[in-house]
Amino acid sequence: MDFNLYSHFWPQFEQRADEELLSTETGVVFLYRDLDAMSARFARFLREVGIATGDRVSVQVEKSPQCLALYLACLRAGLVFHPLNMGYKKNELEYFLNDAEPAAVICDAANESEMRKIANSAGVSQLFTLNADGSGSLTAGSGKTAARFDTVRRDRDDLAALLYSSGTTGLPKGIMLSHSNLLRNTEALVNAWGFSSDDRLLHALPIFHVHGLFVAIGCVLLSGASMRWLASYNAKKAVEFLPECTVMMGVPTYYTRLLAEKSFTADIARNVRVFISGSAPLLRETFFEFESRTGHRILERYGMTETNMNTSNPLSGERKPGTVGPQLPGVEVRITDDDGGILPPGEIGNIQVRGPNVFVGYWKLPEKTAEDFTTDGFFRTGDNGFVDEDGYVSIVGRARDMVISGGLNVYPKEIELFIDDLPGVRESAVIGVPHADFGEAVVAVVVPENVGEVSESAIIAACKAELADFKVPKRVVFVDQLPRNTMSKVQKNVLRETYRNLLDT
Ligand code: MCA
Repeated sequence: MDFNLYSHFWPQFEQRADEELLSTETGVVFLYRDLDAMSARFARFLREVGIATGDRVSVQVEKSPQCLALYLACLRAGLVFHPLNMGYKKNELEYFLNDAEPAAVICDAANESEMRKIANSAGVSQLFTLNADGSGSLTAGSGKTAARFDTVRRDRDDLAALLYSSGTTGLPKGIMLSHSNLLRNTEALVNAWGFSSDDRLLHALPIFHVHGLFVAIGCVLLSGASMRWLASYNAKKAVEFLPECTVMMGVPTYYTRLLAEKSFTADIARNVRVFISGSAPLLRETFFEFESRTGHRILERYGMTETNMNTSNPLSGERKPGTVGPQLPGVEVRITDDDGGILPPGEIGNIQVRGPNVFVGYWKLPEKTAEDFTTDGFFRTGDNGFVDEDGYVSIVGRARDMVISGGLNVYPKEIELFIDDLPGVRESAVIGVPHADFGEAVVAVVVPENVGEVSESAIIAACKAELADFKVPKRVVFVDQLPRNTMSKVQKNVLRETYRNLLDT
């Protein structure tokens, strides 16, 4: 069987050539035929300049229909798509390019000279530009090539994408996702959420993460649906475009910001059949406020970059607030104690997952891969939770102390290593603290070398210069010492409790 994800999207491209695939917020329409032609040109061009099957293509560009075409081109040519958050700064980019060893980098023309230096030092010779308006050397270079490309066959474990995620060490690890991982998960989601060609999705998520790229776009392309395409999330625009949409996907911040709009009413949501939330915990208050405003019970689901989607509240049937629903068909979720013993319903333990959705392994880290899988093939997610009598999963904690801010994962270790290196800092602990807009936001608790030697604004400024914005602490507080347990481990739960109201507005 050919597992190439694009080959499975292809029937829709063929049947719906003259139908709309997406409209931008300014009303520019792209047909299925347009994306097929653009992706064929990009695939042919990348091949012509010597990028070979299996090579990585690192992409740091603004969200645009052309960027979507580039992703599809990589699938078609068997190249490994490596998307990068636009917020990443020089050191972060150096790390990613050195680790991923791409054959080509694609960036916005505004960042070209900086990116070229980084690419050169990482030994990447091919660099092309792609701008938010679709212009750039990639588009210009591929303009004369034929708009036809024979999608290459892919086997089950052939890679489609490489996405990075950190962990306890603070060093991001490449997560290898295969064509089959993406295909099998998308099929499960299309069925679970009842996607069809009658659907129109409000697509406002970034497309450098699993949520906006694989979940949202995958469901649309596998079912022949269409999208209203926003370059970034804006609650006023969401209110403007929701009446024409049947599905919305977002992180909880999207829903809290919608509720803050007085003009968001049940009437605005009249054609929507389902609102889906993920990437961060949806507060019960948000769930109930949304229900009373619109009559809709937001459908919450659970996934992670390593596994795509694992569980989902049902489309028909009870959606239980505070839970992420039962395991998706084909996915096995179990709860274990620290010795690997399987726990009965109701007991809190480690969440483990097995299924065709689970990633192939960490890029160039076979030992780490082996460590994170059990002998019977379950992935240790690092999350803690329990399953109720009806099979609904609830997540109660994250073993790795990860912070989820506005749907973006922040790994404290990475920020702590950076802050600890700053002059005047003895040590630091980074925690997540409740935040009305982002759900949780980053706070750094710092022990200075000497009182008054370093200021909050200096630490924040240093972080801003080197780290992507979403990782920058919203506040820095100074203490004489960090609370530690008898094993001398920092008690982050104590810090979280102490500073839980720090960001109240
Ligand atoms: C922006 N800022 C943030 C965040 N985003 N700070 C913390 N957390 C964030 N997520 C900073 C900005 O740099 C700025 O800083 C200040 O906060 C205000 O920015 P604002 O303009 O209000 O932000 P925005 O442009 O409206 O963005 C917020 C957002 C966005 C819409 C929530 O972050 C977003 O689209 N998040 C979705 C992320 C996502 O797709 N997650 C899925 C991951 P300053 O004022 O200092 O300049 S996939 C995943 O997790 C798994 C697999 C899954 O299950 O889905």
